[in-house]
Amino acid sequence: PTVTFSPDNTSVTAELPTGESVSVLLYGATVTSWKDSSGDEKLWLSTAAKLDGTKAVRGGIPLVFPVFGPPPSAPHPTANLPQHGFARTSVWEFLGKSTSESTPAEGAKAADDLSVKLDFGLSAASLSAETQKLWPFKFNLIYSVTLNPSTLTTSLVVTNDDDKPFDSQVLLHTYLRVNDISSVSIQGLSNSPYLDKLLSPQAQTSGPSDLTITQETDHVYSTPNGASDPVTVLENGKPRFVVTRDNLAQVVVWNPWTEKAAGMGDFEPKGGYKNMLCVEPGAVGTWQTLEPGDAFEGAQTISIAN
Ligand code: TA6
Repeated sequence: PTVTFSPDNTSVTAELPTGESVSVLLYGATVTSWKDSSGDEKLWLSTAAKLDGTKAVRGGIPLVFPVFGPPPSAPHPTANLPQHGFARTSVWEFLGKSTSESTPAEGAKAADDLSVKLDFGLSAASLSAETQKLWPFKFNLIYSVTLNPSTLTTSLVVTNDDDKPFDSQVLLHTYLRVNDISSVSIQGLSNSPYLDKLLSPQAQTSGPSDLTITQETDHVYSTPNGASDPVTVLENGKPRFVVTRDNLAQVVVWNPWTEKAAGMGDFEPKGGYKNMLCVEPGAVGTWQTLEPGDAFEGAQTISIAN
């Protein structure tokens, strides 16, 4: 595997000898590209996405921490944070890489333990002074992005480095690329109740066997077996992605559809909603309380099915 920095040092790309690659912007530790061995892009990135650090990236895998969605009102400690928190709009530090590539035994198939892991860090000390004031807790985040021949794993570890507890939420806001949303169905959520964020009050309901996307969709599923059920995204009935989770009991399924896509300045092309589906593993059903010294870890693995 090779790991290279962009000329302006704002992003890092890892590539396997078999051709797969992943690129991560230090701004937000945002995965902006994940390609398979034939160079096919698996994530959706708006052509108007800001990649200069002036706004959260519209696409790829933005990181949501310490609050999902619009924060609760005061006196909740996250009340003064922007929607989805500050992790996706902070500059992270590249902590290093680790690679494994055992040479296949004589005549054996290519080593299937080919992999490269990139680590990124963000702590309270690396936040701007004003952001630290908005959420005055000492924390440490380690985000790991691991590329294997047919999978991408992203994992976030939150540690409380303070002398007092804090509550937080975590979500991996993944924009998967699809060929045509009208031929997409989603399996694995059928017996999960979900909050429909478009209904007021955000009604709790239960889903159909296979979810299809025919309008703006913003569902927060709480899977009954915690994080153990895989979510499969199919196109024309053929599995395309399988998303498995570790310790992330919610899955958000979001598609902005026409009007919301039209209303987002950084969402281009406007018809791009037909080529994307957000499947967002998270721990957002409630608040994780971390005591001093405690850590929370959540991860997703996206497997390319075909
Ligand atoms: O994950 C779904 C969601 O919470 C939607 O409600 C929508 O707000 C989306 O995130 C995008 O949010 P953003 O702040 O990135 O525009």
